[in-house]
Amino acid sequence: MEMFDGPLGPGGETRQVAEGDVDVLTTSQGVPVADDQNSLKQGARGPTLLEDFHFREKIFHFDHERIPERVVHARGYGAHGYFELTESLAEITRADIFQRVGEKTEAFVRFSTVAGSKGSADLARDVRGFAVKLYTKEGNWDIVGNNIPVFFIQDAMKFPDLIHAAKPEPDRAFPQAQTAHDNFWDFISLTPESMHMVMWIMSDRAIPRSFRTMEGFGVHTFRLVNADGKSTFVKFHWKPKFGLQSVAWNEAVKINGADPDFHRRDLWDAIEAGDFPEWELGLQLFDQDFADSFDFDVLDATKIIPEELVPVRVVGRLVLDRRVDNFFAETEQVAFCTQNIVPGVDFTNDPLLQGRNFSYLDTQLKRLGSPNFTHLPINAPRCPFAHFQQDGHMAMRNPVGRANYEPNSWGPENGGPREDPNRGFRSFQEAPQGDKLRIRPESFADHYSQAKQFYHSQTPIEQKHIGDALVFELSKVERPDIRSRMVSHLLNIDEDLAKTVANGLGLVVPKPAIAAVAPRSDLPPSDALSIVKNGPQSFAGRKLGLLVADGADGALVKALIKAVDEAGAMVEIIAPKIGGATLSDGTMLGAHQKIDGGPSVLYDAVAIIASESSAPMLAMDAATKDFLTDAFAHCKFIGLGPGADPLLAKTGLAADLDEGCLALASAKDAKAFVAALGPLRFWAREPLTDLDALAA
Ligand code: HDE
Repeated sequence: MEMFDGPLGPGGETRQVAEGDVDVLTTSQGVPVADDQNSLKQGARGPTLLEDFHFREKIFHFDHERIPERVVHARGYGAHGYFELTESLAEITRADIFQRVGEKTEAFVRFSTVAGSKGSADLARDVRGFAVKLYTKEGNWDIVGNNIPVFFIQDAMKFPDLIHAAKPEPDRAFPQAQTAHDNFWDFISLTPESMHMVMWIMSDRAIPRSFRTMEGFGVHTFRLVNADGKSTFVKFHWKPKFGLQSVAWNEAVKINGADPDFHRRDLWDAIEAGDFPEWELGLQLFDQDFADSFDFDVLDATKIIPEELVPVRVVGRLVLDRRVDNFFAETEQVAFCTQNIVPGVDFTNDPLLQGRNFSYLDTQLKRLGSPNFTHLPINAPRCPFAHFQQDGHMAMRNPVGRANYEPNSWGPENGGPREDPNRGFRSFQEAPQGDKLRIRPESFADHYSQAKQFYHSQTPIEQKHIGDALVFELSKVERPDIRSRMVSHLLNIDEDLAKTVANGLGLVVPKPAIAAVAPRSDLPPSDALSIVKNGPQSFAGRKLGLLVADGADGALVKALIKAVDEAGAMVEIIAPKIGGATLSDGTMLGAHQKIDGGPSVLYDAVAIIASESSAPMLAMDAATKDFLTDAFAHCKFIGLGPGADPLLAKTGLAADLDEGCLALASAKDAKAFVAALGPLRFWAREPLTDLDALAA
């Protein structure tokens, strides 16, 4: 590429301007630009001229770059991929996507938090959105779900109240992306129907390790309808190939500071590394008889159907194999709508779903500014489409010809598309229900039984985390009466939990809340509800943080890197200098992070390999001490190589070492160490290191 002298730069120096096979900068009208550094002035130090059309256009466009962020789920990240059918459902639904085994359908998925604004941190304690757009041959089908299978409220009428209460308080505009404040718990404690959801959001489900390690749920009961018009009820589940995994709360708080983009970076990195995130699509299918005999109303979105009762049938897989090229064009402009369904799928009367079907179009119009948002490439169907909708702002795909209405008499050639009663979408024929009423059905009245069932399905460490989370959140609530009211609900869920929380808050245990329907204790625990019971038992897809310093045993470091790679996992090297460390064999190992830029909270497990000469230097370094003590506090597996002793002594951990702290004496220990990382956390450590556990 040849360079030549161009116009003067900001300091009066001569700038180098590219010539040859690069694109010439133009205005948006395509006019080549000679100088993009300086506005047009009257005299070198004079005022800028109105006639400077290039400056005017550039600044005008910049001033209009922002669109309104989503009112909820503003913070999100998306990727492209495909859905592949592994089992035909031809007998159950006529949906084209479920007919041919092995066929792939293009997909786009956007994950999100709910409460925080667009720039908030990824590790907020929050529900995660899990929205899937499937570009099927018979139109776009959106499954706009969450990573939790139930919701706070039963009727869409309450949604604005819920979201107002969860978002920053209106006078002070804080706290951001947090439910730990009075308004949220005030609303929740006055809304008993939310108690099942409260158990889920206080569990570690609300602080996932990665989008790749969380489940997705359609939440509502939908219908699948076959060619004969027969309907089968369905609940949608996405099951992550990498198993379920979450982080610890203290870790989440620190990740938010160390890497507020932790989840989006993880998704990006995994796809770039060819380690494609994957989920199975599972269906819970059931008929009207089951719905009639089930203990709860299948139209109530605050209830699950336990997998033990209706097993999840795996019918396909979702793979995310392509990152976006442009965040705004794809992730920001993607417009999910629950009412985007295809022939063979249908809604039920779930009052939350009915309200959502009305809401999503509004939000897209507000955000994207035109009813033509379906013309945007990310939203346009991939199958042929033809209709008589026309004009409006930014119409980009415009019909040709004379007919823009139907019926018309312009004939098959010029008359445009026609309806097709056979191929077209037909709603399931459901008999009307009765009088017009503003009422909540009695079948929605049991608010505690499934909350109890969820809590009793957790392992003891998960139950402890629920208690800890409640104490943390309620300790940020200023009004004691709100704290107390919450504990009165917990008494209907589990007495020990209620007492632990009351104790943690220094509260007198109140009387139980009055329950509309007495909570049941006979619902059997469900293993599917626990994260720990559904962990991966393998380090695949995870990340080891390997802290090395000069003189570290080269054979050991290399054996460890190899063993992690063979396990399908990643290693990030952390060193005192970003340039890397010189190993004992003289090789220079480049670092990904300097120690204070790579705290251990960013890794699933850590190892520290120093040398006799570098050990004392590491042992005096505060960031290195934090690296070790945090990993210990977060119950991580820790590999301790040569040179770790001074650090253990300085941090006071030498006497506390447990089976989660593994010696890495030489290269031959590397494989066994990586194999031991499978359970991901050494939870047995937590009760010995946590005041809350002792207090309980
Ligand atoms: Fe949403 N929700 N929602 N929601 N929701 C939106 O639509 C709404 C609900 C969910 O990545 C909005 O495009 C109402 C349940 C996800 O772009 C809005 C009600 C579930 C996303 C809206 C609910 C969800 C949204 C805001 C009560 C889980 C993000 C921006 C009836 C099953 C999609 C937008 C994305 C987004 C309305 C409740 C999931 C305002 C009225 C229940 C994953 O239309």
